[in-house]
Amino acid sequence: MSASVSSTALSSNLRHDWSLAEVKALFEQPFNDLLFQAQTVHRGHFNANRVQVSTLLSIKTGACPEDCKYCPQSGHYNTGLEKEKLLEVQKVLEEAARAKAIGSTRFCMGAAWKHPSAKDMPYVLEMVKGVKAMDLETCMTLGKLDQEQTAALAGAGLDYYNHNLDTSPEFYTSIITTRTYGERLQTLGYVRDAGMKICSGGILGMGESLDDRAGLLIQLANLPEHPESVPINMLVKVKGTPLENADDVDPFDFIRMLAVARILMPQSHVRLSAGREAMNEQMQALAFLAGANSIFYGDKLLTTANPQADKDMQLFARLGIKPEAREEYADEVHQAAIEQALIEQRGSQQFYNAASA
Ligand code: SAM
Ligand code: DTB
Ligand code: SF4
Repeated sequence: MSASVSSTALSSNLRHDWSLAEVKALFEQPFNDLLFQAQTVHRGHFNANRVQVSTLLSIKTGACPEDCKYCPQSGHYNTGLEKEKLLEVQKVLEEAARAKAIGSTRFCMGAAWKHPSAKDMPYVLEMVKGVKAMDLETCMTLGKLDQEQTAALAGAGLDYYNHNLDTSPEFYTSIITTRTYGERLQTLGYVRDAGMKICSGGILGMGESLDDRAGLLIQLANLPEHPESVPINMLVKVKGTPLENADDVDPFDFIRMLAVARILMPQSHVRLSAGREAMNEQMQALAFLAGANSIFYGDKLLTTANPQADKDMQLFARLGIKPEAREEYADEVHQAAIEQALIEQRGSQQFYNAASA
């Protein structure tokens, strides 16, 4: 695809019929050709120097009945994680205020459940309404939903529902046995039918093959509508989980995954998700070049560490990236955060001035 293809041509070109051979051919291109193609598609649909920032909060931690082999919160494994009951609504709203203050535009609340229970739903709905009233976008990830729960969440004003397919249908059964791929697709269908936006992606580094990586992206891209948000996680290896000693992902292969996601789903936000603590700045810069345009922002994911917010702002400043603003107010907050980060960076001995090197 050439750099001169117009954005109108690209938007009318959304595809939902990708084959394994086609997607593997994208992966197998020389790295520079793949990145050029992904960046070209990216520029046809987005401002290439804007990245959306979301903050995560675990609203109910640990003791999950599911057996996802990657997950520190599964009750099947002993990871030493301290279990918590559902947080109080007030506490969640305080955390949302903190996220807004550091410049986040979306607040994502996650619960270690197989599915929400009837007794928890009223609290969850209060959380959605409260966060929404703070002028933040709302996102939840609560496991499997039924149609009634989905309608209630949509009615409360939930913008996004996160439910990952995680990997290809073929590899999935080696990772999770307590929930089927079909159930995941059903939940995504309910979310779409209720008019909410879908956030769905997966994880690299679980021992999957190239076919599995391509297979996951095909599942997502061949949905009737592309998920608006596609989180690509690099496995965070947590001691006590069955995948604690999994082999590292080749950083370039991770970047390839982001690039192919960008090409297949040109209008979606592709999120450079979990695993950034183990990535250097150069790798993250390549991720943005490949078309990733969203991150989790704030020093914690759900239970594991994420880069400090000021470090991210410093990186953005060095790359000339600005956080995607939801509204003017958010822009001012971001600007203040960037300026503060720059002041701190100037005082830091670690600052590497490429221009004078
Ligand atoms: N329990 C709900 C569910 O699974 O649908 C919501 C929370 S769950 C922690 C959300 C997603 O986090 C999982 O689908 C998985 O993709 C990701 N995740 C969990 N543990 C991870 C890890 N150690 N490394 C990378 N991603 C992880
Ligand atoms: C997603 O794809 N990644 C996020 C979010 N959606 C819910 C979760 C990452 C969790 C990483 C491990 C942890 O912090 O517990
Ligand atoms: Fe439970 Fe979600 Fe972790 Fe699976 S990924 S064990 S469903 S919290």
